[in-house]
Amino acid sequence: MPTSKAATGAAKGKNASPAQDPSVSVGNGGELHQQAGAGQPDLTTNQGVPIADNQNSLRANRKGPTLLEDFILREKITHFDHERIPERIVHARGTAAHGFFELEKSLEKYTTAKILTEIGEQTPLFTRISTVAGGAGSVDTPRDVRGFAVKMYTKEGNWDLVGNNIPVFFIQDAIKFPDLVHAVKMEPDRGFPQSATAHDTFWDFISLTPESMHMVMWIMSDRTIPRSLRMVEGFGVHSFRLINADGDSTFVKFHWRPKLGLQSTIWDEAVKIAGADPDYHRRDMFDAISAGAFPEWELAVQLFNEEQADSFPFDHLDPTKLIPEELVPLEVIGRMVLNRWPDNFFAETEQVAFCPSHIPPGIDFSNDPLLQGRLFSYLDTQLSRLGSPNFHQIPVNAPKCPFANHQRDGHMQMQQPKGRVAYEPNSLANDSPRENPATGFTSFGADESGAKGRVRAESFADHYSQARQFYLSQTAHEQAHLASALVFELSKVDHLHIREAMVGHLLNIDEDLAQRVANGINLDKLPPAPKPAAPVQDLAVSPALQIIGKMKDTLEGRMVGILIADGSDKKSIDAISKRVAAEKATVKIIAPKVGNIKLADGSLLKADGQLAGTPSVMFDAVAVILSTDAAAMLGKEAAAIDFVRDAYGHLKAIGIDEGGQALLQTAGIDPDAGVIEITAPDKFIAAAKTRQWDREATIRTLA
Ligand code: HDE
Repeated sequence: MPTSKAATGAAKGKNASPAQDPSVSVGNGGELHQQAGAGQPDLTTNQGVPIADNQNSLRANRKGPTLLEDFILREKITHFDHERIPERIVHARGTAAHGFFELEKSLEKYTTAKILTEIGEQTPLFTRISTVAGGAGSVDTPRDVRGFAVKMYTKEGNWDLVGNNIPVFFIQDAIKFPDLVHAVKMEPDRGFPQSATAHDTFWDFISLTPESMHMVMWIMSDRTIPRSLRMVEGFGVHSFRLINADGDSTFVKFHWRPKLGLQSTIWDEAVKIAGADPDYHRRDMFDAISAGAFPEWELAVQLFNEEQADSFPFDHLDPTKLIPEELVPLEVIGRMVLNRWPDNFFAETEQVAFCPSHIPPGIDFSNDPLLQGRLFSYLDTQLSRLGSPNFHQIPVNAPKCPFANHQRDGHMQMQQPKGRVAYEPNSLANDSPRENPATGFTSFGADESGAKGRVRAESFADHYSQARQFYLSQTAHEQAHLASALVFELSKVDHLHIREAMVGHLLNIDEDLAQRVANGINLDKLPPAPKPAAPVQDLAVSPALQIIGKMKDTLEGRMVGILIADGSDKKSIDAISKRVAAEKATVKIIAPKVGNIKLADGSLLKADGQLAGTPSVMFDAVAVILSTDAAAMLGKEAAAIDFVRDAYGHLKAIGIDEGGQALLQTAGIDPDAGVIEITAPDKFIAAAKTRQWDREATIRTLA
């Protein structure tokens, strides 16, 4: 294998000019050759043959045809041609990092799984957070569910908790999944829209699938436009079982809760980020980990037994239902820290193979019919994506505990087992692996009875109660965003009957919501509501379902942009930068040009970003510190006007000095409580920690 050192060697010479670097020579055609010198390995083929010339193919003569004989060219190009593997049909775009899980509270009473019983133990893990609908090259900020998949390399085998940032799902049975995905993906005749639910086929399917209504409330909420992957929750979604040493089973739901709290973008902001930085979330995660600000989540569980489950006003095996925290409180048992970016995106983030069927002893599945289907699907997917039953040998997928069995051969087998015995039981190899009834995986002995059939439990029939509970649990701002998201999406649907059908469903959720959406899409009268299969219940509201309620009063992990220009006041910039840094947030200096900016006192300050390429959507709050001359100059600059208008429109705190005030005036912005004199940094920091929710009604018509 060519070593990556070859690349390092090449990089060494990169900064030296060819004229100065003795290892660089110029060929006949003026091309540059970098030759291996001391400490630099030879560039070789995959067979280890040293390569003399990596710039020219083998040709019959100087101007002649290229020869088939050129095995170096053919090997290089052939490998290149096969660089891609099929992208994931869903969750193709993802960002991942290594880290660990540390247990803080033992669940020994409930499970034998070591990862959940050994306090203080750090289990290595690999977490991949993804969008669902778009391709691998799509943008990071569409309105979409985020996948939240964690592979924990436990001492007893890998545990893959493959969840989402939303605790419920669209459908109740796995057999409907291909239809759901076909409906949401690009429409097959036209090949668009990429990465969007706002189109006819998605809403057509949804309007004919009442069980999706609870999930619809979640996806139309701001949960699907997160500010950062570091600020999303993760949910195992399905009920799982924990099995203790006596073989008793307890049901469990898993929750990952971000240390930085929940934070979302404003829809208009998410749309603009998509253009300004398509890699916004990936870069954010990379930057945080590179800076040592490691993203962290708590792992919390909801534990309940069969009897409690029977008393719930819903069926916990139905994946379109959640268990409100108010009904079964969350117990925090440990934390996950992501502290290492992958060495190689393809080898790790792309090749990681999650399977919900990967669980260690002490954890078991429930009968959730969606989970049951997933137990089959993911292994099958890995076989087609990674092309071999040996995908578990790829380093990111391999368990970190010993593993051994009698499975052999297959495509890309990397192991070289010794000996003549590849079967069990055997009497010929005493040291060959054997089953272990004491510590081996044992399924819970659930009683199963009843008639076989393509059936669904009556207890799955209530499709509206929790949707209603979700909507009514939101703050007024969140309700307005949700209704407006529905208006936006349905306005992109061409077929009137689909729009009407959706408003019909909304009537079963909340009449006011239905009316708001009907007004927003200009329906003359409300369509009829479909008859619910089960009566809609008025469940107690659950404030834990809000985002605003779960935002933390912190600036930690956020970013403040300071717009400056030649002549800006150094003291003001320094003062605000220091305060922001003290809050564990980052400052970026934005100016009309990158490089050094000459401040009023003659000192130089390096700008991190150029104004036109670094709009205010990149920041959680902004400050504008300008001389009056610069303010007048920037008043004629569209990028500067957009910078402050968008910051205002996205409900951000804006810190200003006199020049900043002048720019805001030119932009036609009426200062409100979120526009703060930079001489009051504490006030600015307090405002920067949240959004100026009350401003929204003054600048945007929401449904
Ligand atoms: Fe997945 N899902 N899914 N899914 N899913 C995949 O597996 C599937 C479902 C989830 O970062 C695929 O390796 C079926 C629920 C995540 O690599 C595929 C059903 C939840 C990821 C697949 C579901 C998820 C996937 C595509 C219905 C939340 C990305 C590539 C029965 C609890 C993992 C792959 C990563 C990926 C099938 C429903 C989460 C095709 C059949 C519910 C986070 O196998």
